[in-house]
Amino acid sequence: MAQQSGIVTEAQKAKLAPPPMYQVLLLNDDYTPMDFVVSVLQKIFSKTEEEATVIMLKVHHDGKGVCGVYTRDIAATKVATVAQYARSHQHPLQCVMEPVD
Ligand code: TYC
Repeated sequence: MAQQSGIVTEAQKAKLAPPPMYQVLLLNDDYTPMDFVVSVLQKIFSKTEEEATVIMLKVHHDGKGVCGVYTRDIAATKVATVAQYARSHQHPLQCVMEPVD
């Protein structure tokens, strides 16, 4: 077998390669209440209240902050879930994903 001989085939490399990962970020705005952002981080990103507060304050001060790192489909679902939840509460909160280098 190629693995035992030390030769790794292209097919094996494709199987072993980790999937590309994406950061999901929240962006600051002047209108979304701080406690709503904390609730988003708890409900959608499974953060504790303390973790969520640290991330929310980072976004508030720096303009953006990482909520988590996921495979592409999971990241896209998080972004869509945040958009739907924020809009359903009439908040302008923005959430984006970007590839991890
Ligand atoms: N800047 C907002 C305020 O002062 C709070 C906020 C934090 C909004 C993080 C969005 O992603 C955000 N109410």
